[in-house]
Amino acid sequence: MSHEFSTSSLLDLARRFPPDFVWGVATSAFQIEGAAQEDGKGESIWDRFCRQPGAIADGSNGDVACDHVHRLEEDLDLIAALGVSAYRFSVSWPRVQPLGSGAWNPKGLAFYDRLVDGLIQRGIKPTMTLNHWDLPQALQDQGGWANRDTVAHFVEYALGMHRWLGNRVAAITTHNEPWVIAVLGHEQGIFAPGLKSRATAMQVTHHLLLSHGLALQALRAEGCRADLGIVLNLSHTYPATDTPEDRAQAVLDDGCLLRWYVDPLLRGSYPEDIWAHLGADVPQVQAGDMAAIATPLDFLGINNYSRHMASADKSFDVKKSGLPLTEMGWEIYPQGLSDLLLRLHKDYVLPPTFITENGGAFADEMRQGEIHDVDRQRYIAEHIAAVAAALQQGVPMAGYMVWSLLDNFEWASGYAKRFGIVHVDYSSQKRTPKLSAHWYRAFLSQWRALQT
Ligand code: IFM
Repeated sequence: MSHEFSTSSLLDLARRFPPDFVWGVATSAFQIEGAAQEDGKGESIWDRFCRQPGAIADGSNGDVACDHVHRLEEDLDLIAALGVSAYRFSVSWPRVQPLGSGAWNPKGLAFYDRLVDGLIQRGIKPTMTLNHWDLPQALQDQGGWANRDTVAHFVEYALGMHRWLGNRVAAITTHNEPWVIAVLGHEQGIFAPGLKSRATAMQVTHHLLLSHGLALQALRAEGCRADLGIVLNLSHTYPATDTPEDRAQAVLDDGCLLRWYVDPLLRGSYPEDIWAHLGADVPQVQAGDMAAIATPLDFLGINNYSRHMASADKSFDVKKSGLPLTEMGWEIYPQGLSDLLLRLHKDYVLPPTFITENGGAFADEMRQGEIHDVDRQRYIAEHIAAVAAALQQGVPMAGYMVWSLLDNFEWASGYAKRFGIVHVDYSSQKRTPKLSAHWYRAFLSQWRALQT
């Protein structure tokens, strides 16, 4: 495959980013690690959920995944070869603390030691997420995130990871995508732990946000020098038509998807209209909770994949909009990312903001040992340009990370949906960088050349 990309177009894009901009690539523990029952790891809610008949589209699980635990050095070399400055990974809580409280697992901790040291040796900043969904099952057995006790367990876990890794990590993210954990996991029941109650989901949201704020306070009190933040999945909401009904729906959807999370974190209160909308399903909030949730952030991470279309018409089908779709059925609309960032900048005082995930699932075809994923390459380039547009209009953008380094376990979709810029052959575990990986490396090398 020819990996020659137009230098002038790479340079045009690269020139739009400042020298301290952070470029990265992201993964999460459950989606890549495997080694699910090895070296003292405890069971997570996703290990359990995958065993539920029908829960995962292809009947798969995370037992082996990308076998990353056994292929750490090879994967670290792959990351380094891209030329990124940061790698975003998550810690499997039950690997390091099998029951979610009490005893720690030295072998599990040793794995993250090797991971972090391996990154530092290669000149890559480790950015660590504490909770990318794989809660220890033992905590779920006591009510999980719906139980306020889990908040204290999470703070202990955060402190334990900080003491273990010291100040070797550049950034610590408390939670990845609280909306997904709360709503998909506890209201819609399509993600672990598979519950179906809106009231539970809203209590879970509150406990996630509270544990985030309390963890930040505890980490800072311990002298943590890493930047501290949280990652939200956010999309810009557009009314499907200009009717008053669709416009009202857009305000409601935006409230449930974005303001319900961003307002408490950046303004210290839940939005009143959504609180009223939830009726009896509002969470129990104790004195001091909101101030803790609004503990100042060093950074905000945003995971963005598409726009959100709001329609009062229940039969509205976003897939018929005419826009190209990824394999997930998500519309490709890069302007949605710049619209989102500009709106956040207008309505809130943003801390330094990172795109912590962006990418697409496409039907990659291996031809003569190579994958020409032009759709993904274009998707990434256009979204990077959208970040540049926001940056130029004053949004405090600090970094961008591709989701994902590797094809991996895409939760309820199993292994059929591939997001990687590096292909994984699950029968041999062979890794093959796709065209998109070669493009990203070429782009980063042009950007770096500009800095010298
Ligand atoms: O794979 C997920 C990731 O774990 C969280 N954000 C969205 C990605 C794609 O669905």
